[in-house]
Amino acid sequence: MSSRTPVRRAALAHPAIPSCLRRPAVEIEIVIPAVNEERRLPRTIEATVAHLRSQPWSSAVVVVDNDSVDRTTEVPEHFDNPVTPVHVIGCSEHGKGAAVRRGIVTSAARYVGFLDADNATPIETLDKILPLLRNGYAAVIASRHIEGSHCEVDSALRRCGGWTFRRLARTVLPDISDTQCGFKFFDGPLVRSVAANCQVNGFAFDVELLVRLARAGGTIAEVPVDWSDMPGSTFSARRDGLRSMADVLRIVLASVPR
Ligand SMILES: Nc1nc2c(ncn2[C@@H]2O[C@H](COP(=O)(O)OP(=O)(O)OP(=O)(O)O)[C@@H](O)[C@H]2O)c(=O)[nH]1
Ligand SMILES: [Mg+2]
Repeated sequence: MSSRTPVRRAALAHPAIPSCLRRPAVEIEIVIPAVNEERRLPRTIEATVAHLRSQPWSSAVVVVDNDSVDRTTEVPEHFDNPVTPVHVIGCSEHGKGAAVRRGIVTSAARYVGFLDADNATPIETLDKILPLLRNGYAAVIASRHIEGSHCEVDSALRRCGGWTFRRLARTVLPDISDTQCGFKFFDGPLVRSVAANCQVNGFAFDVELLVRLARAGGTIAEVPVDWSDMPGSTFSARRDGLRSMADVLRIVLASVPR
């Protein structure tokens, strides 16, 4: 287990990453993709930093912004501190997937993961995840569809779309119940090598990332989550739902042997 003091500079781990994106290596780094999240982000960063600061290992948070037109990029500076730095970087490609990927590939952390700005998954879920990563899992992901989880979704369209999406995702990830919960953590070196080749920029990126990790020999564990449906979602069931369905269909078709 490492101490709180960052031990290596990211420059050593990622010589190809521009210096403005490099961050010191820590034990665990949390990526928060964010677009126009000035309302939801403060509470999420506050809870995240408070939890991380109480842990014995080194950590950091990085917000990956995509041209927000509100004060999203100013939020991190209010929570930045020497124990758990809160960085902000941009991403030239749009989409949650592109932003998470940017955060992952520029990280030098031993373990790296992401959570949503909506704070839908309690940060305490990390306490169940980290021991599994230390035990050798390549990915440990929160799931709303396994025993022990709690999740309520009001919209019939979201429930129906979610069910269809899960059926499709199961054809390529048969053992995973929930590919879409926005709280996933990974072995840093492995996910960086895999994420560099990912192409899905939208909300279905998780499926591609998990498929590539599994193909690289990584094992994936799911942990139950107490998930809350938060107001202010950036996900539009019609716009993003259709795009996500098309993306997952492409992933499924690409994995059919020819
Ligand atoms: N940087 C960036 N972040 C994005 C983009 N689209 C969505 N996000 C972020 O991705 C996270 C997930 O979005 P949510 O609005 O929680 O949507 P969701 O989790 O898919 O759907 P819910 O089930 O309603 O929570 C949030 O932190 C968003 O700000 C984007 O294009 N760029
Ligand atoms: Mg969310």
